[in-house]
Amino acid sequence: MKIFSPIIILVAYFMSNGVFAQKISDSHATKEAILLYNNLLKTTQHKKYLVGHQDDLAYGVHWKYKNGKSDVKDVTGDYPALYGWELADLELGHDVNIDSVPFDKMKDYIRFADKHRSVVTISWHINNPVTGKNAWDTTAGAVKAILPGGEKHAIYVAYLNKVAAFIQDLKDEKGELIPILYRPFHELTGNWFWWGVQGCTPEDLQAAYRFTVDYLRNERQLHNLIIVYNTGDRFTNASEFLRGYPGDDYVDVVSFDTYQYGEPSNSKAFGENLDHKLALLQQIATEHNKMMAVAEMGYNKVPDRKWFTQTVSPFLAKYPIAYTLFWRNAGFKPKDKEEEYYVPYKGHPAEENFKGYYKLPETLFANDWQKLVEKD
Ligand code: BMA
Repeated sequence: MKIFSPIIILVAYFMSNGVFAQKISDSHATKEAILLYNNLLKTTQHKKYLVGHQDDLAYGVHWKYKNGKSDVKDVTGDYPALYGWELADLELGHDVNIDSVPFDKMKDYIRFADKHRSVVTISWHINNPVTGKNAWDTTAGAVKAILPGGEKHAIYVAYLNKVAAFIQDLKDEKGELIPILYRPFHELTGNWFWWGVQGCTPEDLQAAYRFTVDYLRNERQLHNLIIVYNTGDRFTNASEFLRGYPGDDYVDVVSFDTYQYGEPSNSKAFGENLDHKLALLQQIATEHNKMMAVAEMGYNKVPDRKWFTQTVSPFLAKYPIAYTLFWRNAGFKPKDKEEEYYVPYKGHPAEENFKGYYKLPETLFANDWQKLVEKD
């Protein structure tokens, strides 16, 4: 038996010297982006993950724009470690986003988060550049049309310039760009957005993805972005998941979004699907040397009062995810005549359960995450 194969020695040497270590994909990434990337990586190695909430500081189920307020904080006593924000309608020059969040306030919330060493992620439900309707207008051909040479390319570039200017304005007190987890063309294996499976070929989507990241990095010099590749939760194998994958040089985190619907009796099946999809995601992440995350999740109105500790937490704890993000506590939506929220508010039947979730050793909210990064 050969014990010291030269190949094994070589591999061990390279590994110990970081040659195969996971690295941020942008070779010109800012110091701040590299630090965040490494801290996220370390978190996964400690088998912990950040807990995030969309629009957390802007509004909750029974309130809007109250300084310092947060449904997560009301229940747990602590802010989330990660904040999600949405850019839809910025590209149209509007002052408020699709969910009525003023972009100026959003910038302040992002600066607040960064000052407290919390993390920020951005999604963008881009308006359909062909029809001028919103992201859910699934008219085919829009992805092809935004590619260089396509008839809507100039419009798309103008959209990207608005987003780039917004990001460019997100600076910390030292004047450095705040690192952002950016999730282009999210849920791309679904059929509900114009960049979904019904609307484009995988090749066109990959080209649009690469164009977007290259443009922001190279033309707009935004080297503060950590790129999160993201799908829905119905993929059954790696090739379905990788439908729009632009290549390892463009991506830092692989992720999917997942929601439970219907009766609490569906919780078991939801948990099983989560487990199965996380196992597949882990294989893909390992193969591509990327981090993994659940970029959006939730069960609207949390009708299962043990959902966080019983349905979700056992599976999230089983895999090395960097973070999860619960979707927004919109409250009552007059347009849809229904309530939408994913984190229990004070007085909600699942409040105690969310407190229990908060106390788990692996869930990092703002204070735990701060302690973890400050050890560096
Ligand atoms: C959806 C819902 C919508 C919202 C959109 C973009 O999932 O929450 O109400 O407009 O996200 O944030």
